[in-house]
This record gives sequence, structure tokens and C-alpha cells, in this order.
Amino acid sequence: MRITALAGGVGGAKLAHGLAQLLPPEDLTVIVNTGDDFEHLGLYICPDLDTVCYTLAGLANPQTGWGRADETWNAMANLARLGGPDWFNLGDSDLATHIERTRRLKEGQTLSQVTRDFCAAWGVRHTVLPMSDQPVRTIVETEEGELPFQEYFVHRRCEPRVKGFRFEGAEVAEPAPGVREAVESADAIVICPSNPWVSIDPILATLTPALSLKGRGNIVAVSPIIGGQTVKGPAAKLFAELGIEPSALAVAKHYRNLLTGFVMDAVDAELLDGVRGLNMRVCVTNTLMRSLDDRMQLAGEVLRFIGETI
Ligand code: FO1
Repeated sequence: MRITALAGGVGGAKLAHGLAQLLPPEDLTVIVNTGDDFEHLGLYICPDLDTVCYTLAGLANPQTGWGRADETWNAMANLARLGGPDWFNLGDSDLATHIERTRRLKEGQTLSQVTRDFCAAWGVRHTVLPMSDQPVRTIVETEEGELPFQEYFVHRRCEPRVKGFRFEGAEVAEPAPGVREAVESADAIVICPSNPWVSIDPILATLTPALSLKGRGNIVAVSPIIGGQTVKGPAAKLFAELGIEPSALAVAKHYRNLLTGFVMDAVDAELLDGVRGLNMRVCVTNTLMRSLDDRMQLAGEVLRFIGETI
């Protein structure tokens, strides 16, 4: 079964990792959000792309989910001592990724070429594609004005109240090479349990002008909201600030025009009829991914759920 997964940060990376344990490399492509990318300290940083690649490679920091396992922080400590900006934590091993990526991009390579080479070097055998080789930037509209994503997310710790989002460049950016083929040849598209507003919407905004996802057979989303809370990150806070009660049902409604199926946690079973009322099939299972076994169990459930209609 050929699966194309759409993923953002840590939650998305975990499900992609589970899927990668169960599917051969030729049957899984992960399309990753690059709306969080930014230039910092003269380096080109792709947080979600790196989170997905490090996770698939088994190199991710198990505590934070982003950055590298067994990391050291000498460069950051010395940068801080010199009075440099230290609000965005770049470990020594992680820095090598940004330095080499920046060098290659300046030389004229594309982000997808660099990602392919890095995946080969890290032993990632499944295909990981940035959503586009051209810049798309998530801009957070807050009560204090517009903020670039990492400025809002890390520097301001998601404190300013959010009014909306826009994805600068999404209307002109083209899907990266391989994205169209991955979408068109997939038996199903899996929207990973990533933040709908800032991880998945930038991908959808970038892909849809060029290729319509709707009506392409199976499109299944896994809820990142469990019992009204997010496992990690600000999705629940964003829903609340946008005037929507955070819940798995709210996630299903967010994607309602796209989905044929929805996967949500057993603690949300009372929302089942509400989600079914949106005209989609529903799978209720354990969606909390604490261990590798959890990731594989959820990935297995998602594949079984999709298999019921193929
Ligand atoms: N997230 C943080 O909350 N604080 C950080 O200092 C931080 C550093 C960082 C460095 C490299 C990287 O790949 C990711 C990093 N992240 C950090 C995570 C990242 O900013 C967000 O999780 C994503 O952009 C949202 O998906």
C-alpha cells in the first residue's frame, strides 16, 4: 500500500517513524512543512524537515522531539557569552546540519536535493520531501501585529494572542520535485497528528493551487488533540484564541472538506457521532505516542483503517 504522509513537527515525525517501521521505503513518502523555515545567524534552518529526518534516522532528541540526541551546547554557550542571540537553541551536532545546508543552498543546490543527500548520509531510506523548494513563510497575525513563525513560537513562547495566519509565498511556490507524483500515486494520504494551523495548513496552501487533494480517494487525518489538549505545542491554545473549542471534533471540522476518514483517541469516543456527522469514517484507537511500540501500533491502526476501503 503506497502512503503519502503530510507532516510538520514532533507529532507528525513520530507517526511517520511508525509508518516507516511497517512500510518498505518505496511505499512511504513524507511531505514536510517548510513554513517554519527561517534564516538565523546567517544559517538556513528547517526545523520541521530536520525533526522528521532526525526522527526517521533514530537521531532525534527523545526529550524535546526536535534537535539531536546526545547533543552538546558549546557553540550556544560561547555565543551567549559573546552577547549573540541565543533564544533559538542550536546544538553542536545540529549546527553542522544548518552550516552544510546553507553552504549547499548558496552553491545553488535545491532544498530537496540537499534533503535527499542528508537522508542518504543519515541512513533514512524512505523518501522525505520538503513541500517546496521555494520559500513559503508562516506569518502569525497577533494582537501585537504580525510575527514570523519562530519569533512567535520560540522567541515569544506563543504568548501573543493569535488572530490568524498567512503563508507568504504559498500562492506562487511550486510543489517540490516528487511531490506531485507522491500525491498522485498514493493509495492514501495521511495527515499526521501535527498542528493543523501552522504545520499542515501551510502544506495544503502550497500544494492545492498546483494539485487538488480533494476527491483523490482516501485522505485520513490523525487528531493531534486528545481530550481537548495537545500532546505537545500550542494547537489547543491556537484553537481557543481563534474562538474554537479545542477538541478532536474541531480538528475534523477544520479538515472536513478534505477528509474521507479520521483517527482519534479512545478518550474522545463521545465525539464519535459528531465526527461521523461530518460524513467521514472514524477510527477510535490509542493515539498517544510515548514509545516506539505506540508509534507502530498507531501506524498499524491507520494502515488497517485505510485498508478497509481499498
Ligand atoms: N523549539 C523550541 O521551543 N525552542 C528552541 O530553542 C528550538 C530550537 C530548535 C532547533 C532546531 C530545530 O530543528 C528545532 C528547534 N525547535 C525549538 C523546534 C521548532 O522550532 C518547532 O518545534 C517547530 O518549528 C514547530 O513545528
